[in-house]
Amino acid sequence: MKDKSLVSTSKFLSLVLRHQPEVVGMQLDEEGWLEINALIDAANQHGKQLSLELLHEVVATNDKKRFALSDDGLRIRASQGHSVASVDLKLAETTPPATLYHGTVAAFIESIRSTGLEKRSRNHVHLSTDEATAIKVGSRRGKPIILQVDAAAMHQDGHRFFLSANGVWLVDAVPVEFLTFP
Ligand code: HQG
Repeated sequence: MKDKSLVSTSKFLSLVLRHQPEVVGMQLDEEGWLEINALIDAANQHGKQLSLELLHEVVATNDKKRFALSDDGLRIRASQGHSVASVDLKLAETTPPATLYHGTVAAFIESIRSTGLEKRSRNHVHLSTDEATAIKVGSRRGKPIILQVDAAAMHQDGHRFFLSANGVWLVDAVPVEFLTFP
């Protein structure tokens, strides 16, 4: 019962903090933050039960550490995964490991072969540091196919890499020449 409300609250927070803050009548600030007290009030006014305790429990126990609190503990944001175009997480550019991975499915391969990896509806292409994580990401859509990304060569070529607070590598795009298909 408790796990169910943690999962449903995590899904609610993902929706509001990544994609559609307007469902509770709110707007993310330019770095993606919302005031926690205002969010709790707005959620409750829109029929979603939320308390400070529940929000803190979701932040602390979330399997992917999807949400982060500001240093003063007054604000919350999603660490990655946004589609709200105005959000700039202001992450520092970082040198990536030599190889990164992207989990996808067969239906997308032909298109990826022609255009490389594109960010689609989100603000970035998401890459994983290890194959096991990429397998999990791809499995959300079916039988996973893992693409290897030559991050060292991309970085060398001037592409910018950012590491989210929860360990996901974010890039603008991956041109096809940096991809290895299985
Ligand atoms: C595909 C989850 C056709 C791409 C995960 C992917 C991740 C193309 C889909 C995070 C393409 C976009 C993000 C092209 C890319 N042609 N298809 N040129 N380029 N694609 O959900 O990486 O659980 O936006 O392969 O763990 O699947 O939500 O990206 O299948 O970190 O926290 O287009 O979401 O995190 O899908 O997943 P998504 P993703 P959470």
